[in-house]
Amino acid sequence: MANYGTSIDKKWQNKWEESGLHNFDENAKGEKLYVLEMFSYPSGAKLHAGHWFNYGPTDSWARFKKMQGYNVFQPMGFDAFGLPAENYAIKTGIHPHDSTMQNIENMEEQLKAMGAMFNWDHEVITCLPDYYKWTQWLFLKLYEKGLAYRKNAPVNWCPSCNTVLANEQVIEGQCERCDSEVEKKQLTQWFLKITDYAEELLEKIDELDWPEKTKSMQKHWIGRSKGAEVTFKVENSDISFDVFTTRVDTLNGVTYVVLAPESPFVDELTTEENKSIVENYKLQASKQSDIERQSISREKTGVFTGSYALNPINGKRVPIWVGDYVLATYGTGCVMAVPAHDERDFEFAKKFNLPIQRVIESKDGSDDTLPFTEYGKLVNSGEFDGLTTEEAKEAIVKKLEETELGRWKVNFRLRDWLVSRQRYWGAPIPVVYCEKCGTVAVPEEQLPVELPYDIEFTPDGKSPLSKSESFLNTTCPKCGGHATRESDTLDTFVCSSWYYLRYVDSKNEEKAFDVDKVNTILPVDKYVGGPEHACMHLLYARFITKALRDMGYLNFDEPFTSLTHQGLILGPDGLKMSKSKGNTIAPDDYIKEYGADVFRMYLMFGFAYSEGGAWSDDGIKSMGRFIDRIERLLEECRNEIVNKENTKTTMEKSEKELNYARHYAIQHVSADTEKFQFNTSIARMMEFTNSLSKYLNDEKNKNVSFLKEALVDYIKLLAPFAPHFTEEQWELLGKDFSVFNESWPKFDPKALIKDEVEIAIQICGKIKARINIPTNLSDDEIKEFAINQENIKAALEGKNIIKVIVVKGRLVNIVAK
Ligand code: ANZ
Ligand code: ZN
Repeated sequence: MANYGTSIDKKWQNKWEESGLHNFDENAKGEKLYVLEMFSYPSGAKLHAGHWFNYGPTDSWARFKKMQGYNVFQPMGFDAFGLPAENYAIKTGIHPHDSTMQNIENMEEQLKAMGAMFNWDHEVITCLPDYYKWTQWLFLKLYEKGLAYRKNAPVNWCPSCNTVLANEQVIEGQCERCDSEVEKKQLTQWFLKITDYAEELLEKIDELDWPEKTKSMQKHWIGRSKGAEVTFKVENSDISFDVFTTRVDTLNGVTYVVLAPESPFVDELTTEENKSIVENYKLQASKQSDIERQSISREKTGVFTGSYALNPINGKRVPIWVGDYVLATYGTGCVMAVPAHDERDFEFAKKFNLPIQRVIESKDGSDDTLPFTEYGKLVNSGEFDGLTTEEAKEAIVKKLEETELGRWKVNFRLRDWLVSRQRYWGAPIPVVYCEKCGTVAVPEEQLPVELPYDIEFTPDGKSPLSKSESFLNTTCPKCGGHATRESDTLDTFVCSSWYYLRYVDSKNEEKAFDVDKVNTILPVDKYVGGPEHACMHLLYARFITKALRDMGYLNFDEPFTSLTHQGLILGPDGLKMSKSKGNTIAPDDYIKEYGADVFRMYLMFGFAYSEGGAWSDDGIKSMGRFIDRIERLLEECRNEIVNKENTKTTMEKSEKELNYARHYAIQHVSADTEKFQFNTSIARMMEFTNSLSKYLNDEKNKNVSFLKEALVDYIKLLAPFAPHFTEEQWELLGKDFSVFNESWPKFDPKALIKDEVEIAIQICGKIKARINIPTNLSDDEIKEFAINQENIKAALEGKNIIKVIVVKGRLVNIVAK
């Protein structure tokens, strides 16, 4: 009977809990190390192999760091508000609160079965009032600072989830959750002003130890673009509008301008006879997603407003069109069209027979194809002819500045974060609307604005809370008159934008967190989770950290210093696991059969951590056999050392070999584990295992005290990967609880110097022999050694040695005739 599995798991989990081994004491010795795994979503399903892959190996890393002397803080909690729980409730009729709390209970049990050293006493559950009270507080702080505001805007609407979505939740025109085609709706919603931080969010990325791909995705999402804003006056009118352009050098080539259909200028500038056709076009455009509208391949559409604008650089009169390839939400929502030098303008001009005027020539004048989108030299541009693109941008902006019709401008793709949701299962937005006072923030002492339990939450496009009279009707905190509560709830990404702060001080009833505590324990030193959060959670959390810093609550700039993404564990068929495909792996069954350690070790050994791959039953079986083998081996080792007298104290060849394997393992397991390379770490442990086994079987006269030392290091090195099993082995060895209070072994560089090295012996460049020689020989001694080898001697018979070349540690070449 193998000495691991669920009974051993339980024994040590209980012992860890009773002894408080994993409790975090901020004053304990050792440098603090905040290790954080993205908390999970307690949706209908239980923990799956993907959760285990996120949490198991990361816990091994945390244990490794603890043994290295760090004071590790590794909390866990639940991202408990959100759509899946609500959708599940709609399907089953079970209230989201009840199903969520039940799921949390199940998941906690599963997480405990993993044997991770989570600081459960710091747990946070975002759907409970003691947490969301402070999410509401955060919202109020942002509101106070002008970082939360309400506006009417075209927003993304998911017709299936029945709610608006943030831009970040729209993936290629589809809802991030349910893949439905996202529509546009004009609504009054709450936004957080993340754009105030666009510049810093971009700049600071380079300083982060994050995967390059994630950094570049975030950079692209923020999308800094340097250009100019140019003002066009409307002919025979007081109206003027700005366009944003990155190619102000092409200003003389503007042959028309285009407004986004949603631009407020459209109605103002459309003449009587064009009204109906423009109205019609606006309606058509509202049904298209931004992605479709921007697609290069799609045929351009548009209508003429009937009005003309004046080009500020040369006074030329150009028609004003409406076209849906211009987005309302970027730049100014108006563009100057230069068909000779822009792909989309070119197609538009061709289709509607608008003039095309070349103003940029390739630098050597040889390329006359249009559109010509590269940089070059100006032509047909009056006083600017002959300037390069770079020079012309400077000169033209300078000239426009004189008349205040143009200026440099930096634009960002990033939009403000829309946080209102027309759904039930979220934190109520702590605001009331008073007939007399308007929008009034709920005072902090009245928080939390509790989410009522009895609610009709079947979605119909209206906020469920708006159907609860008792929730809606309240008194105005300012004037005491009648007021109506905001009935939208907050995007769950608001809840998760600050949870890493609350963990530190999760029981605090007076404050969201204690400033000193948070500033001591944060930033998070290692954050581990899925790459899908690159432009959502990871961006929002950075923004919130910076906003709270500027309010004086935090003294650091970035929440997550170092980030690692785990890969995806696929089904045995190599496809993404899903219930409908029937290829899911239920960890619980495997844990029952093999115990947590085998499961964790398999995940670490079977996959490169950031890559993942297909699950294999054979893989976990063979990991089971490996642990079996270690168990037998360690028992044999104990038999050799317990109550055995030490008759041999010297280090002979076999001891040196094992010692080499031991220090080699220490060196590489340390270096590889540090980098989350668990698979190679475990491979090094397998080599160490083989060496240990070899010594045990082959060496009849053992150096007992040395073997004992090697064994101690062996168990310590294995401990982070197989925590329950090694605790048991540690105890069997007669050692004190716990192996995790031991310090991580250090390697001895001297043990890694081999006394012998293999060299090749060549005669005239041809290899004749390979031999082992002592490493400490001089060149002359090596020559002697080589020439006197039996077969070399024979080969050299009758020849004259002309010279002997020695390449230390590698070869000896004898030149002879
Ligand atoms: C004139 C021009 C001439 C342009 C030329 C490009 C090439 P990035 O780099 O992404 O910032 N643009 C501006 N606002 C837009 C909007 N709301 N919807 C669609 N397109 C818009 O792109 C900036 C360029 O995208 C701008 O420079 C503008 O076209 C277009 F030879 O202005 B350009
Ligand atoms: Zn009032």
